Amino acid sequence: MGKLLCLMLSMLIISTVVQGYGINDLDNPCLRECTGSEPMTCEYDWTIESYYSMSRACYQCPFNEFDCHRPHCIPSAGYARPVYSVNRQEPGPSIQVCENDIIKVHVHNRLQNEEGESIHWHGFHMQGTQHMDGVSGVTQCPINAGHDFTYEFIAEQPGTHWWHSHAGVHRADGVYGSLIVRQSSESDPHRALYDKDDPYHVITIKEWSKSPAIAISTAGQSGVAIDANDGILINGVGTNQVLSNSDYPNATIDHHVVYVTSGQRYRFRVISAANDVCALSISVDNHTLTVIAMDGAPVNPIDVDMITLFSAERYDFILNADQSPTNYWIRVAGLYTCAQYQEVAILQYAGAPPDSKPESDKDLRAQGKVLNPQTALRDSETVLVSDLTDADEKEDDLSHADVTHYLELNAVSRNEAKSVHHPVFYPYELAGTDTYSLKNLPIINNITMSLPGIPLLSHWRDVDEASWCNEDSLQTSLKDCSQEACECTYRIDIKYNQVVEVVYVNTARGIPHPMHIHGYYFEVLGMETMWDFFTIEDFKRLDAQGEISRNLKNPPRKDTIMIPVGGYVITRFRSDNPGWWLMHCHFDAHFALGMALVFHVEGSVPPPPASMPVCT
Ligand SMILES: *[C@@H]1O[C@H](CO)[C@@H](O)[C@H](O)[C@H]1NC(C)=O
Ligand SMILES: *[C@@H]1O[C@H](CO)[C@@H](O)[C@H](O)[C@H]1NC(C)=O
Ligand SMILES: *[C@@H]1O[C@H](CO)[C@@H](O)[C@H](O)[C@H]1NC(C)=O
Ligand SMILES: [Cu+2]
Repeated sequence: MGKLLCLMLSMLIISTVVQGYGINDLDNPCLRECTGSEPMTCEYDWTIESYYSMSRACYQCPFNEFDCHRPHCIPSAGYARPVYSVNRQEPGPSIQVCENDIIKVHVHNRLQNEEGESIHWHGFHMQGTQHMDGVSGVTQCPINAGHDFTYEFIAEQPGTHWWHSHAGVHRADGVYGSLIVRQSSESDPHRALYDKDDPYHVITIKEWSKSPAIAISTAGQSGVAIDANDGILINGVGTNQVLSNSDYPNATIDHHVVYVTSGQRYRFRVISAANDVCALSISVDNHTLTVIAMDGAPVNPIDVDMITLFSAERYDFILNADQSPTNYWIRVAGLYTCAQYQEVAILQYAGAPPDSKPESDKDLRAQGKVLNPQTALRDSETVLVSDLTDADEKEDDLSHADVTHYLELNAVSRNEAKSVHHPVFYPYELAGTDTYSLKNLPIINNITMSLPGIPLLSHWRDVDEASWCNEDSLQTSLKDCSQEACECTYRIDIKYNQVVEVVYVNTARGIPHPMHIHGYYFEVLGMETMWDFFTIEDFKRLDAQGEISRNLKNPPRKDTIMIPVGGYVITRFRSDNPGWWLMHCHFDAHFALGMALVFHVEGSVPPPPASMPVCT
C-alpha cells in the first residue's frame, strides 16, 4: 500500500511538472503498480469522430506553446487537415493495465459520411474472445456510424502492444494508441534490470502527411504521384515542418520531452504506428539501448545503438541514465518512403536547464549497431531479429513442423478491379515505362485477397463457394494467376493443434513487407537476405540441401515481421487458437490492395455476444 501510494504520489508530482505530448488518460485507476493481486475491470469511453488538426481548440498554437497542449487540440505537425480522432486526441487514449485485468472499451462511432469502424487490439490473441479481434470483414461487421459497441477481453498478453482501427484507412489518419500490459515483479523476467517503467516512457512514432490517407491511397492506385509523407510524429507531435516553415516565423511548437534522473534505469516502450512503406529508426544520443522485448515478448537482453521499426512492431529497451545530466536528442529517422525526414524529441536529465536544447546537430543521423536493419544484411554493425533469443522458458516444442506453407510476396501490374488498369480503357500493356506502369499490386502467391463483406468468423458458411481460393485450388482451376487477375477470398485451412511452419519469401525488388498474424505469436526460426528475385523454389532447393538453418532451441516470438527484399523468414506457431485469423501486410495500402489471407484454424469458437454489430 505504501509503495502504491508512493507511486501514485510520484506520478502526481510528475504530471504537475510534465506536460508531455500524447500522454493522456492517465487518471484511470487501472494504471497502478502491478502486484499480481486481484485483477481489475478497466473501462474506457471512446468517441470516434471526424475531426480537424490545428482546429480552433488550439487557440494560438503554434505561436503559444501552452495552447498546443490544450484539451481537444491536435497539433499534429502544425498543419490544419481533416483527421479521425478518438476523444479528440492523437495518439488516442493510452490503455495501461496489469496482466489479467479485464478491459472494456465502449466505442461510440460518431464518424461523418456513414463510415463504419472497428478496433483491433494488436498483440492480443483473443483466445476465447475471438469476436473481439476487431477486424471488419473477418471477425465482425463494422460498428455503423451513430452506433456503439463494447469490446471486452482479458489482458492476457503482457508487454507493449497497441490498438488501431481495422476499418478502411482510419488508422493512418489518427485512430491508434498504445496498449501496455505490465506484470508483477515476479512474472517479469527482466524486472531486475530497470528501476522505472512509467507511462511517460511510452513512445509512439509514425509518419504524418498533409493529405488524408484516402487521398494518398487513391492517388497511389491511380498512378498519380503525391507526397505520401511530410514528416514524422513522436507521440503525436512533429516540429520540423513548423519550425522551418516561413508561414510560421515565430512558431514555438516544442519537441516532446522525456524526463530522467541520473542513476536510474528506465524501461522505454516504443511502438511504430506507421502506415506506409516507412521504416523508422530510433536512437538516443550518447546512450546504449538494451533491448529486452519485441512485440511484447521478452528476449535475452542485447545492447544496440539504434532500432529500426516497421509498421506495427514494438520494442522495449532499457536506458541507463548514466551520462552527464543535460539534454540529449532522441532521434527518429525515416527510411524508405520517409527517408528524407528526421524528427527529434529531448531526453532531459533532472537538473538540466528546463528550456535548453541539446548542443549537437539536430539533423545528424545516428550511427552504430542497429537492430532489425532495413535490408536485413548481416555485418558487424547489424543484428537481425532472428539473432535474438526468447527470454521466457520454452513451454512448447515446435522443433517438428506438421505442415509447411510457402508464401511468395510479390507485386505485379494487372488489369483488375483494384488497379488503375482497365482492360479496355487503360490496359497496363499500354502504360509503357512511365510511372503509371509501376508494379503497384502487392500479392501473396499471385492472389489478390478480397473479403466477402460478411464476417468470416460468424458467417463463413454463407460465403459463396466459388469465391474461396488458395494456391492449390487455383492450380487445379486452369486459371493462370501469373498472367490474369486472381481475386478471391484467400483461405488456408489449418487443423487444430498442429505445428505450422510458414515460410515467407519476398521475391519483389525494392520493398520489404511487414507481415502481421492475428491470434498468435509465431516463433522466428530464421531470416536471411539472399538475392534479387530469390524464389520459393530457390528456398526449397537450399533447404533440401541442408543450407537453410533454423533456430529450434530458443527462437524469439513476434506477431509482426519484416520480410526482407530478396530474402526469406521462417516462422512457426502451434494452431491452438481456433478461429479466423487475418494475416496481412501491415502497410495500409498493401492490405487494402489485397496482400492478405486468412488462416482458418479448426476448433470450436464461443458464440458471438448478442451485442455484435450487424452488417447493413
Ligand atoms: C514575429 O516576431 C517579431 C519580433 O517579435 C515581430 O516583429 C513579428 O511581427 C512577428 N511575426 C509574426 C507573423 O507574428
Ligand atoms: C556525446 O558523445 C559525443 C561523441 O562521443 C561527445 O562528443 C559529446 O561530448 C557527448 N555529449 C555529452 C553531453 O556528454
Ligand atoms: C506467380 O507468378 C509468377 C509469374 O508471374 C511465377 O513465376 C510464380 O511461380 C508464381 N508464384 C506462385 C506461388 O504460383
Ligand atoms: Cu494488425
